[in-house]
Amino acid sequence: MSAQPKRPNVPSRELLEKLFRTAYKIRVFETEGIKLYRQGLIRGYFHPYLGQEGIATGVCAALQEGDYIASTHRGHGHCIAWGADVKKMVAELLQKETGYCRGYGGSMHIADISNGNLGANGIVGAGTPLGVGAALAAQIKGSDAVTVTFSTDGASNNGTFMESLNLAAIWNLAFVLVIENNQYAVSTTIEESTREPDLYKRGLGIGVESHQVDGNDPLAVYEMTQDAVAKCRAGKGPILIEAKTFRHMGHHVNDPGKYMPADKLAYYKARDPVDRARNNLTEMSGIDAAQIEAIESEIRKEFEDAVEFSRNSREITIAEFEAFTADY
Ligand SMILES: Cc1ncc(C[n+]2csc(CCOP(=O)(O)OP(=O)(O)O)c2C)c(N)n1
Ligand SMILES: [Mg+2]
Repeated sequence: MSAQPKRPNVPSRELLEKLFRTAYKIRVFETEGIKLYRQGLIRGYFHPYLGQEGIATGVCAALQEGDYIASTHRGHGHCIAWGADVKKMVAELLQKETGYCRGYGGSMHIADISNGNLGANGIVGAGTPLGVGAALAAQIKGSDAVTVTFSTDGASNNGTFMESLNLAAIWNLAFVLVIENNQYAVSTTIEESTREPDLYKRGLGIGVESHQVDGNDPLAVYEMTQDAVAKCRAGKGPILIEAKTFRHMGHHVNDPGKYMPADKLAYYKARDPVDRARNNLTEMSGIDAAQIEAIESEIRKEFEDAVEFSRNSREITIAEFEAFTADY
């Protein structure tokens, strides 16, 4: 592992505010989304991104229009950080025809392909070959687009993980593979699934520049991704980034997560990525408490408006859903 890139300058107020806004928006979306789930308004699974907000926030802030992302089953945060419309996201979760996939996809399938979001994915590890495909297409077209696949510790033991990364390497693709190592695949610990829990080392064996970063530090994630993206645009991809983190609760909303050691949970909660983004903004830009409160209430209002919009949208019928899925 090479050392984390040095902080070149004091980050701008604009960047710090962007990081905080994104991290906080994800926090609100997940916290309030769980309440909607508890009210029985959301069907199927809901995998909260609580505790992992620093990763999507930092990574997406380093990308630009024309780039691509591919996501996971825990994908709300990636979508929000990419700039998704919260109204269309909530509507999708509530099976409404105004949602991103007209209500047919739900939490694990939100996609916005024309805007470069190749989608969440219910199949663990499936985003990696998709991302490599997008990066190959960009290379063939001569575009300078970079593709980021958000992957997971669980996916790192899928066959497609090494196959995809190796192809990206031999073709020098502009591809960044971000492993969100939250140290669990459902209730299986990282130590139970591999002898080498530092997952960035997987890339080193096949000649891929690979790094590890504190996934709970949005600014560090941003800086590392910015460096990786610049190298990719200069033809020096792919790059692997392992972002270490921990979820704040069980695997999905109905998993109490009793297997998660209390001391480890407390350790990570004390390093909460949203608090860190907020502290960075106050400490480095001098913004005051009233301005922070104004940002927070604006974001909470955006979510409330999205719920209102979704409640007023039409829910797709079971007959429509059956007709849609009959083709598959
Ligand atoms: C190919 C495949 N195998 C198994 C599953 C069932 N499954 C859903 S989530 C999950 C584990 C997820 O752990 P990880 O990949 O680390 O992601 P995290 O939930 O920690 O974000 C499994 C095994 C699946 N969806 N896809
Ligand atoms: Mg995991």
